[in-house]
Amino acid sequence: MNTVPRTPLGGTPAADGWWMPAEYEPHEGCWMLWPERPDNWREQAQPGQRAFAAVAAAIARFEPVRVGVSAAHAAAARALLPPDVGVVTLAHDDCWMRDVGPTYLVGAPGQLRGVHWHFNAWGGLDGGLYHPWDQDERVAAEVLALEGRSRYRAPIVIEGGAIHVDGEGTALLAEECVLHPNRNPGMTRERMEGLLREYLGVTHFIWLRLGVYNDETDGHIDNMACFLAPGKVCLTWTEDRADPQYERSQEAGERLAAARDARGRHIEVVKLPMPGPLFMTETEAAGLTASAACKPRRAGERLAGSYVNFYFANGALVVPQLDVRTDAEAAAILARACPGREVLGVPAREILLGGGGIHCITQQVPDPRAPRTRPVPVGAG
Ligand code: KQY
Repeated sequence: MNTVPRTPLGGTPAADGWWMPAEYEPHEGCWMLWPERPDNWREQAQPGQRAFAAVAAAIARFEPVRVGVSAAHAAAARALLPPDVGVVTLAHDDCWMRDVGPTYLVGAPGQLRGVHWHFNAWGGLDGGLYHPWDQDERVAAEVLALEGRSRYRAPIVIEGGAIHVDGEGTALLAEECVLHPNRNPGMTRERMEGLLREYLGVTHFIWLRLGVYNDETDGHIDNMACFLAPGKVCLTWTEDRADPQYERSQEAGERLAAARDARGRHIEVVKLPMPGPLFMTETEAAGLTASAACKPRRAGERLAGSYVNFYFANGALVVPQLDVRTDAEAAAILARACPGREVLGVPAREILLGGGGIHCITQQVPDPRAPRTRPVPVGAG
């Protein structure tokens, strides 16, 4: 289905009293997209499609899932996906619903709105990953139109994977990505913070400097660190001083130790072991169809694998399985850190070969009926 997107609202979410809730708050459901392009997904995307279907099936145990699929792939996707997962015809260039889907907002009981960011495939013609990206640019508007929800059009290039919030006024971001000149040339931190205050309804920022080593998104926060609860952040970690990730994680840990959140809390840091290091194999690279439209992937390239790239479902965490040496430890740490939630591991190497993780391919739809309090700056009452 490709509907005509409704005209965006005129104001901004913050001015209208809307904000982005945390991912660990209750969900109405989850959106995904279907991997199809053979220049990014090996063997005509078939192993990737099986991996996405397994993620959809895992999440569907906890909340409704809908998958956007091109018209050409709709029948095959329907056959691979479990019957309780919805399939919706939706044109897209690749399948990263976290980045091209709407960022949902709450603000009035029983209602949701969405932010539609500008998207340039993680850097446009200066470091981006594929072109064209015009169908991806429209996905958020199409999803919101399909759901009949109002849309704000934000005047910046940013992706959902570059943003984490605690739902209480704090945003967690990485400078190397959010302030990258290939997204918004000339953008200052102050101006970016001003725009994110307006479009996310946040009041306070915690900035890490860098994301995961060799992350092709220029360091999305959703691969590096995320809130597990207000005042609690998990961070990808290695004790190997020789690994290029070591300094990145150390510095991030120092910044988190020095940070306060919007309510003035110290941040408890939960360290998650890094899988690997992991690399693309000859066989994996050979399964890709070369194309001028997509940045090539080569055998031997370091993969930016991370257990932080998991999805919060209602009552559960759906966590990538990437390395038998570390999968169980990562799952156990997350289970201890998130009591009351089931931790479900899903094989995610095929998703990583396409450049991301389980968080990158999902987008939660908050439950607008859940009780919530609007974040206000400390001291503002
Ligand atoms: O980190 C994410 N949210 C998305 C990763 C996209 C990678 C594109 N190949």
